[in-house]
Amino acid sequence: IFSAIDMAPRDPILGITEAFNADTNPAKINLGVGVYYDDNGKVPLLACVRKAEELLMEQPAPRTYLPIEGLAAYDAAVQELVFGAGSAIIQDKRAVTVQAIGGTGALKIGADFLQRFAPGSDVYISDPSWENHRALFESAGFTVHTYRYYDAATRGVDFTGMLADLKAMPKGAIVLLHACCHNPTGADITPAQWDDVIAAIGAGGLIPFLDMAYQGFGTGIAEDGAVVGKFAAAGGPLLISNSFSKSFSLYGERVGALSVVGASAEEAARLLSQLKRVVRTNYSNPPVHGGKVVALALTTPELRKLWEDELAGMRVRIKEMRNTFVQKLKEKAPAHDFEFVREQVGMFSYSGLTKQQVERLRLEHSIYAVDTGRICVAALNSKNIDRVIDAIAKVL
Ligand code: PLP
Ligand code: TYF
Repeated sequence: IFSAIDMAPRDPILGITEAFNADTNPAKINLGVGVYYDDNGKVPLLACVRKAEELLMEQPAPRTYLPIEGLAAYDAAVQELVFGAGSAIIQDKRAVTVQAIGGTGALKIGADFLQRFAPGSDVYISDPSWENHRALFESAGFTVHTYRYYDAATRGVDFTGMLADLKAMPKGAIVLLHACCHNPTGADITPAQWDDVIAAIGAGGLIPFLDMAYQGFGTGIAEDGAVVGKFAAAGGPLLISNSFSKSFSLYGERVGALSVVGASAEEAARLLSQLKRVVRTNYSNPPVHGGKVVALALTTPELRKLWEDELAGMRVRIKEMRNTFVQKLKEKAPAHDFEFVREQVGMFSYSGLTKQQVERLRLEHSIYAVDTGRICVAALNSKNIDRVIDAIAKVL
């Protein structure tokens, strides 16, 4: 029965890490995967996480099952973070939140939920988008289309095209939007442009699904999350997936959440009952540890302050790396303009490097990037940047 099964394609990004791991060059550099590394090239264990774990260890608890929707304190803390403390949506109990297995798990629960209640809808993702968006919604049974987003000529967002595509979508279509720090391009739209997007979605009767995997990596926690409040205030259905993989450096603990906004508290209660059904038939209930750590860190003032400072530290270091990258390339490759890298936000940069140049970086310099030219700026540091710049200058 299994003999006719084909080999499945590799994940294009995680496949780079496999190739990187197999490279024996000690000077190899991985700019492929979206992971934040500190200036020593290490994935940080945040002090707020360590302290939260110490507090948890003081009173070791048995590992019972969590409720299907996850830890109540965690879900409440996520709502405050995502919608903003004191949000009317929270006070009116119009939002429901379920703890999820990372941002990916949140997207999958959302996709399965929508497949049940909006089965014939078309799904639209940005062109380009995180590779897994298409795969997740297709595997949930949807047909996935793209809307115009990145304009290689201006190295920014083709906002005219994006808005025109939004206006042309059929009523009831599901629109996946990156709330901040667009992956893979690093190009975000402005607050005023978000207003136009929200108006178009409302007028077209579309279902917005915000994916927020990088809250705090753009301008700040509240600033990056503000778009969620704007959508919520506009009314209408809304789904938000969020992840703490990057913002708490808790990748392997798989901590995320899905929030859904309904028209009333009564509707929200029905939504929650159906989300629980989706969770139950996928994995029954989420894991305990990561949710406890994040809930404690978000709700204990001392730990919260520590987290906000540590997240700001990551954000600032990435910005510094963008500036250094641009400055050094200006010296080494004066014929090429990389100013746009300063304007991009979040962990990624669409660098403009071609597939051939990326290949040469890999084969001749053991420097790994995504074929599309995406590099993870958060993988650059004061020790590896000169080697990266020299190599890029050579392949340009
Ligand atoms: N959405 C986007 C845009 C991402 O870049 C990621 C990255 O991993 C995710 C979702 C998934 O988050 P997680 O790693 O928590 O599953
Ligand atoms: O885009 C990235 O690099 C991150 C990490 O299947 C990632 O979002 C990449 C691919 C994948 C899961 C996570």
